[in-house]
Amino acid sequence: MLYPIMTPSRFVSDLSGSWDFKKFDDVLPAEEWAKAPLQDAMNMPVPSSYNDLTEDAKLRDYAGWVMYERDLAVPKVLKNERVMLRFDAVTHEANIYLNGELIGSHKGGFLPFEIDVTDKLTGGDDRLSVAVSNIIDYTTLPVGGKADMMGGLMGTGPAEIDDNAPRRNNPNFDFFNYSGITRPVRLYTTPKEAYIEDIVLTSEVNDKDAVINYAVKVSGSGECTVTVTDADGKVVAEGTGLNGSLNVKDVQLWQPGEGYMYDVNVKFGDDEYTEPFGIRTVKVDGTQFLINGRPFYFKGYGKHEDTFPNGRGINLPMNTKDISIMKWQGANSFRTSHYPYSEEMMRLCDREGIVVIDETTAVGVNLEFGGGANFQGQKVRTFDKEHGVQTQEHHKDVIRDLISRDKNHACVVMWSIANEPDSYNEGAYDYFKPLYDLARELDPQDRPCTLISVQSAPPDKDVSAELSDVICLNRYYGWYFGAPDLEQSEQALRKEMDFWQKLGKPVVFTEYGADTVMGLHDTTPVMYTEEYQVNYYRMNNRVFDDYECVTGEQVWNFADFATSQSLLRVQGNKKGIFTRDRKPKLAAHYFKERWHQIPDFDYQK
Ligand code: BDP
Repeated sequence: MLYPIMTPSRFVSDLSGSWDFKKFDDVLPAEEWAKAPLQDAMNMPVPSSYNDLTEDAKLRDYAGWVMYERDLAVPKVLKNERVMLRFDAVTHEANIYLNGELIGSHKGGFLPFEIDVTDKLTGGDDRLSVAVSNIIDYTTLPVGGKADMMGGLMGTGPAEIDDNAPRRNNPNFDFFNYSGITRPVRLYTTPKEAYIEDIVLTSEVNDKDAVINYAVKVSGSGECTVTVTDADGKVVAEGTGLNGSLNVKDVQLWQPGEGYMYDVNVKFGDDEYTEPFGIRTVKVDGTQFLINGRPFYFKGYGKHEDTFPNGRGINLPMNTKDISIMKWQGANSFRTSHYPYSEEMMRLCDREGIVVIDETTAVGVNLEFGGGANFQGQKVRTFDKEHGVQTQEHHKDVIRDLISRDKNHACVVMWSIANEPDSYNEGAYDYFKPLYDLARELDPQDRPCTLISVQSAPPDKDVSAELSDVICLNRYYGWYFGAPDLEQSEQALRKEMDFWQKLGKPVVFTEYGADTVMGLHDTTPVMYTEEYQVNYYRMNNRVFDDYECVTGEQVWNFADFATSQSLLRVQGNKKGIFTRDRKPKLAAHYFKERWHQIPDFDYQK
């Protein structure tokens, strides 16, 4: 799917702004609400999450459907164009109405969808209504539990479920269930009869030169020409036809830290589109992760799209700030934990040379958290056909949509199929094998695939050992496991690493961290102090440096972030290396020193 841009043949109109907004509170079904303009609506900025924008806790914690509405008039000059209505992300499910008529729907809160409205717009004021549900359950990704995940973690056992209580969401994951129209809504046009639908790009590098292979998907017929220009705007290759291979002499490769981008301009009939494209190779070889043929070492973070008061609403200035902080610190990468990030962030990472592990929305596919889920007193297995999660088909859709959106990005070097799923119990292999197969079949660039393994997965039972190209570990030795005894924790971590070292695949630590409240200090390290966080990281990093198979460290988390309330969360998750407003804790300086000493390539331990 192409990102909407203006070109000589395409016009883009951003529908951001103040929309009308109302909670349903289950009073009427969406179709009824859409029939007439909203009454007594409040103003709601789009894009943003609605949760933190008022002082009403009922809106913050709301579980159910809401309605957004605005009028829409398209100028006469666009009369002869094909007009598309594009939503970049609506969390988690959307029904779209135009003048009360249902024109489209979409499930999945972090990926774009679009509707052809060419023949639906009247030319006058049209009423656009967007019904949005944030309900999470065993059929959605992320997964909603039947009871409180953290309640279970604290050892109090899952809360009683009262069928008559007002609906509430129980995230089976550890981030706030921010909701709403969180990314831009746009109208864009293309010529009506013949237009470009998609562009698929791959590359091969042969010493100093490269080949760009392209495939243009179109509707209608016409001539197709493709022109590649370098960053100075100089034409370096040209071709004709819908498919082809173009030679680029003296190629300048896309590198970590140096996001060199070519522009691939496609003209088809009267339509025109330009896709930025970085040329680089990615390959796994033994325990090495090769970028452009050289062993790369991941230094960076798991992140969140989480700021105040936007929630998960797009925050372009913060994206720029975050990348700047990463470079200040000597980091070179992050994972889009636990959902695909905005297209603007992906384009920024391309330009800035930030390496990205691109994750699906599959978090919480694990009914073992907090002692496990129960059904009438019976323990429920995650993949139990009747009572377990019912997400596999939707999971496939998410993989399709993610790869369709992000396939051309140079910054994306690996797909993460899921975060901390139940990858070790009965049914795990049958659930995950088809998902890996699908991702491998769909990715034109054949990137490595992985899943992010949870610490409770016994290494010898974890299907990721067989299915993943790279072993990605979330490990909390010295926090959830073994704290505050860092010596014992170190021994336990070394014992586990001896197992993975033998497997012969690269290992990346995709999470390790300790909650730390900014400003808490002590002369001898005590949990939650800034000193403990530094000691925790020193211990873990000492172990990583002793194992040749460890090809990366991504700390949890870049910044403090909002979560559901629970006894383990002090106004959110405090594992940030930075506070939520991006002020450094002691550990930020520790990593700055460490990472500036670790090169991006050929890290000799
Ligand atoms: C891991 C999860 C992550 C949590 C983290 C934590 O992948 O989403 O925020 O633990 O507990 O299990 O801080």
